[in-house]
Amino acid sequence: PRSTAGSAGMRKAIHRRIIALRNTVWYRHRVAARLAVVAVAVLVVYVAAFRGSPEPSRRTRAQIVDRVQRLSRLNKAARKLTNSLRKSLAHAKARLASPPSPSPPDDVISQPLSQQENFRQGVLPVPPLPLGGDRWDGRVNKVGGRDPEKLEAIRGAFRLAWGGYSKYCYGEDELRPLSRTCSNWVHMGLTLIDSLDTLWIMGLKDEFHKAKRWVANELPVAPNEKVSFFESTIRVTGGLLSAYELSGDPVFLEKATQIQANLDQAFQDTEIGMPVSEINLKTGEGSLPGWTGKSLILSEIGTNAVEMLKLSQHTKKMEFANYAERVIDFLDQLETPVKGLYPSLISPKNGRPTSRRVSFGGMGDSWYEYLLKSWLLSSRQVDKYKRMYVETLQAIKTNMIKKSNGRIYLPTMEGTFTTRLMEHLVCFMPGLIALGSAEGVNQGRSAEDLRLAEELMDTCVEMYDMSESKLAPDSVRFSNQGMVIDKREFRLRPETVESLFYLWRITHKQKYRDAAWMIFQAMDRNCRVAGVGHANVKDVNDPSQKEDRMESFWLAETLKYLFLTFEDDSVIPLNKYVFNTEAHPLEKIPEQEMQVILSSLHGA
Ligand code: DMJ
Repeated sequence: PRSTAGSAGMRKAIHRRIIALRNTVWYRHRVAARLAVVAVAVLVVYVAAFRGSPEPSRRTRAQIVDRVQRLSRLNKAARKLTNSLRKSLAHAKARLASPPSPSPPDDVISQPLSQQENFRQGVLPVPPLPLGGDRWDGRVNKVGGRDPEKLEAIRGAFRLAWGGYSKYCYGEDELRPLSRTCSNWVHMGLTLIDSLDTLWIMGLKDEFHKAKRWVANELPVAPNEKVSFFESTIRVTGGLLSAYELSGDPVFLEKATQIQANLDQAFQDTEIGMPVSEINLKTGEGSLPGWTGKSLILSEIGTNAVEMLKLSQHTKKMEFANYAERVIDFLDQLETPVKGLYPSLISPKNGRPTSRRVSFGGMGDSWYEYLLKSWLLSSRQVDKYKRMYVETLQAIKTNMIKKSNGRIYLPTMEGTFTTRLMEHLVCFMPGLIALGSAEGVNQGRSAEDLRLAEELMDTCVEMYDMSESKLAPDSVRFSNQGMVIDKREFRLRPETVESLFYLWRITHKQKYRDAAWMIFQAMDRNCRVAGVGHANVKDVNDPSQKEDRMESFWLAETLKYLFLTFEDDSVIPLNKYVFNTEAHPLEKIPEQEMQVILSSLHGA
């Protein structure tokens, strides 16, 4: 029989053993080490209790009592240890699943903004809403008016790019401005279709009518090629629908309907009924991208409600709206760690998230955008869209907005941890939040939302101001030194000028027009390829290095939003139109027509 001193010695030995184990393997194999420690602890308890036990017949009463007491003490200690290890294990698992962000620099708020600067409790002074209240009727203060000089300069840049495209690549997808060659990836005259409504808005009617003839006679509606379901929907269907509404010519609607019907074959190819990434418009063969591990991408499956609702309104064919509703319902019922924030990647087989990344940039952005825009397009008829948008807005405020050197930003999240990266793509958010605030989507909180939008807008403008060329890098990182360049290239993207357009229309603060003008000049100065168009810049601090690419959104979005910023508010007024994610303006659906769609969807 062992003495009490022996038992204490043994407990110490167990303790020493555990510490030693922790120190040797802890940081290399955290999860395995914790499991091993639990197993060893349990084993030791039982060995201690039974090893070398004398025959019961030879035990004295005192020895038996002592043994039972020791056993119960050891059991208790083991239980305590197991519990604490179980907790650590759960914690370690969570950390392994989402890599920790680097330790926060001193000046960066690592708590959610709502805990630091509580918008809800009105700790911060909020500016009065210039438009007078929660329900915006689209009327605005007429303090701006049009600025003919700036409009002419922007139209000049558009004419240059359209001229180069027309001369070298008419009817093909994109112009490569440095080599003056063409590239095709959607195989449907992408730049031409994407530019139709800009031609109309800028008053280039001859060019518009020539392009219309190409659409009527030459646009292929079922090319034997794999094309992106998402890009074709937002650029081709969206562009054709907008051209239809602006000009009233039915040929655009006819082509949009045929193309989207072919694209919608993408819904047949996954077990869960969500659209695949790429679809051959002739054969209907679909595929998923290898780089996502064959997962579905949130923004790719979730950005079609605006175009689909429009098609159903105009054609009375409800299958379009049905597809959109299917996607929204699927994502609405998805279980996510934070309500309103959705995973970027989803399994096409079982519909479960395959990534814990949450982003308002690549892979996420336009899904969130369409929640608000579908609600507006439906003339506020679908509460679900509004509810989901407000959930997202609340989740951003509580979980995602960070502050660095006095500037707020909206980084990517990995699991429950936020990174310090923000993409240029995210810069559509100030405009979206401002639009929602002007429309009173978040009842009683319009003023705090507008303030959030304006602060984030400042950050996006600063992304341009920080570089030598005054062009924004494709992404930035927030560090001790403040904002620093992450991805150096400028890709003619629209998001910041898109937001400036909304902020200008909603607040009429001159600083938004000034920023838009500064950015336009930087774009035209640094990206211009004489006599041909504009090209991406490889390094915003050395704009002489260019990339041989001019994406269609340069003409569809960037130059259109810049132009409208200096136009009168009555040109594409925001009370009448909703812009799809490729800047194609589409009229809000009148209440009665929306009711027809809804009753068909819900079988009423
Ligand atoms: C555009 O094609 C669309 O705005 C899309 O939603 C994401 N961004 C690109 C341009 O940057």
